[in-house]
Amino acid sequence: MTDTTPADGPSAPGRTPASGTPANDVSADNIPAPDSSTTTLGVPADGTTSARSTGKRRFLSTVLSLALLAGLALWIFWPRDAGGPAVLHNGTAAYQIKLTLHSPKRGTSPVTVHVTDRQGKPAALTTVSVEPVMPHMGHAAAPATAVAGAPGLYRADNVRFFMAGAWEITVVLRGPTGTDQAVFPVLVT
Ligand SMILES: [Cu+2]
Repeated sequence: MTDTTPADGPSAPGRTPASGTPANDVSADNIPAPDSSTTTLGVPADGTTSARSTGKRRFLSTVLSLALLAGLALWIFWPRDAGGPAVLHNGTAAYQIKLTLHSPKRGTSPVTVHVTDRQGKPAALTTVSVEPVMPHMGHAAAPATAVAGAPGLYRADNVRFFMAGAWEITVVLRGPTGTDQAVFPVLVT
């Protein structure tokens, strides 16, 4: 059987496509600078409006985008759960500590401190106290002594976070090996 299919060669071009660059070459210098008084997103104009402003604008918007992303990440990953308790982990040379702030809202909240030694066994401590401060504002709330419950579990019922914002809870552990402390940052809403 003979193959009658004609060779499927490329169709001969009737004409070559028009060559040459179109006359719409837009260089950065030809872009008119937008009115900086209306389009800046809260970024103060630095006064210089020159041909370099396009690059500067791009740089500023990149910085803005990164700042927004960082803010978003902080908002997402900050240790708090809307409505639920905030659970944080920290440790010292001798102990592992899990702190639960049951209601991370302005007002009073129970704080539970679960302490184990480095092998994971419940720690027997003499006293455990919970000391909330707002380091950026230079004030503190009244420290509370946590009462021992189940082995390794200490609970302070009414720790008072009298304003919303960034708090740091210092947990002070006094036991047979001396005094240890660890700091837990919490966001109170
Ligand atoms: Cu404050």
